[in-house]
Amino acid sequence: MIDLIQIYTGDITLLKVDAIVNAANSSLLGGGGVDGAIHRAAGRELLAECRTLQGCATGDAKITKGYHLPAKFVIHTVGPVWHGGNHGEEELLKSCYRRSLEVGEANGCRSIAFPAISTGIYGYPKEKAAKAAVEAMKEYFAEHQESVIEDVILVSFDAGTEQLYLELL
Ligand code: AR6
Repeated sequence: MIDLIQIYTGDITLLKVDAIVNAANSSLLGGGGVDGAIHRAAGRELLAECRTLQGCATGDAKITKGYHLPAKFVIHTVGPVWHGGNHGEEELLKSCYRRSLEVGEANGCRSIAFPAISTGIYGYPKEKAAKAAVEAMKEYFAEHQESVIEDVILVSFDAGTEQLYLELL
């Protein structure tokens, strides 16, 4: 059962948790931003495993091992690209959080850290994204009272995002 949602500001690749979430693209074959940082820190074995997964749909999530990361697993999810807000972006973003929690839970993860999915290269406004993230978490844990997940960490990479999470939690 979840104790509380924590906030951490810094590099997600340093966290020793059961799983870190990657803000990937649908190829799952790497990219810039947090995706690039995770692949660099995990090593080439991560890309080799990702090649076997045959991509991932927007809003869905797939899991791999963490290889050279301190985290045991990487949960790769694909956030929506922001197109103004009338293209299902919010539902897709919330789905990323929900599916990542489901996949983590199915693999026995007790601690999971999330970057601010879609708020970098994909252009999702940071405030709207933070609200959707927190809402998705609260909905998930309201529906999964017996969850094995004990710790969720929302990772901010800038002071602005940290402040948004602090206000929402
Ligand atoms: N630790 C924690 N957060 C980070 C880190 C890090 N090391 N690096 C960046 N962030 P982005 P997206 C934050 O662009 O918007 C890739 O090319 C960053 O400040 O990584 O979902 C993929 O392959 C921002 O708040 O992901 C896709 O093509 C957040 O992580 C595309 O980018 C997400 O920014 C996905 O774009």
